[in-house]
Amino acid sequence: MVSLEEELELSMTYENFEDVPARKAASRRSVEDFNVPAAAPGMKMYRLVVVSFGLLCILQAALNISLRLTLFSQPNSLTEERDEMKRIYLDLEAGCNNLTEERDDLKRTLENYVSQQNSLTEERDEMKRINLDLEAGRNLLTEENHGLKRTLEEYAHYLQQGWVYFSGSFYRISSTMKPWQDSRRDCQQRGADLMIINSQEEQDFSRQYKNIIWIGLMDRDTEGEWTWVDGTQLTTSFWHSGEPNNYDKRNEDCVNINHHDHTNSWNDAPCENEYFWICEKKM
Ligand code: 2F8
Ligand code: CA
Repeated sequence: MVSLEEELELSMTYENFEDVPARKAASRRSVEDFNVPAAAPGMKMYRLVVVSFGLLCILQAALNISLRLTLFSQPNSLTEERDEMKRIYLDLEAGCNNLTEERDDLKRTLENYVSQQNSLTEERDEMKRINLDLEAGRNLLTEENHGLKRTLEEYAHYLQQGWVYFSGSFYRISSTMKPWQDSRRDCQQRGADLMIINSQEEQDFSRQYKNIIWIGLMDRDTEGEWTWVDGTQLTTSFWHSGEPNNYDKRNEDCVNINHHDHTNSWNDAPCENEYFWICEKKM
């Protein structure tokens, strides 16, 4: 800042370098124009100094005010701004923390949902497997049920036709007499065949019928090779004593139950002879 003394000195110096005659003439013109009596040169200088000094004071004051406003008001504003920024920052930080907690809660909730969904998926798959097993079991039971129904209907049919059930087979004694081959044909027409005896129990069962009856055993194909009607070879036999004998050199190729009072009741006889016969239907 330029001080008053320096200003005066500058003015004086300026005065020294100015075109003094021209200024003087101008001064004279000014005074003459306004019709003001010309002042003494010392007085002019004094006025100039006073005016300059006043202007400088005003300038100084304005400058001081500006500086004060600038220097002292700005820090307050900055502090307020800083405080405001701090508050905003704290609010944002608190908001961020809340959002983080909410995010973590949502993560946990999502994980729970995923875990529950996995459990439910496993349960559903297990239920599907159980359902398939149950369905397969139901199908088996349905098939079994149908089979049993058919069997029951068959049993009812044979019982109504006068057949007797024993140990897994139905048996029927004829009411007429025929040769062995015709007897067999009759059984086959009834869905059965001549009786095959495989056990002592079946042998005992066969002896309850007191007539001579054909059974399904013969050696027509090869003499001495006794074969059942189902093609199996004879293993367990119940020949009566002395049988088989092709009695009196006859061709006795078919077998009947003749000696009912004996455990061993079988006899070989000519196939063309007519006897009663017994059919067997294996169930
Ligand atoms: O004595 C056994 C003998 O008895 C009868 O003949 C007399 C039998 N014949 C018929 O049944 C046709 C034989 O087969 C039997 O061996
Ligand atoms: Ca015989």
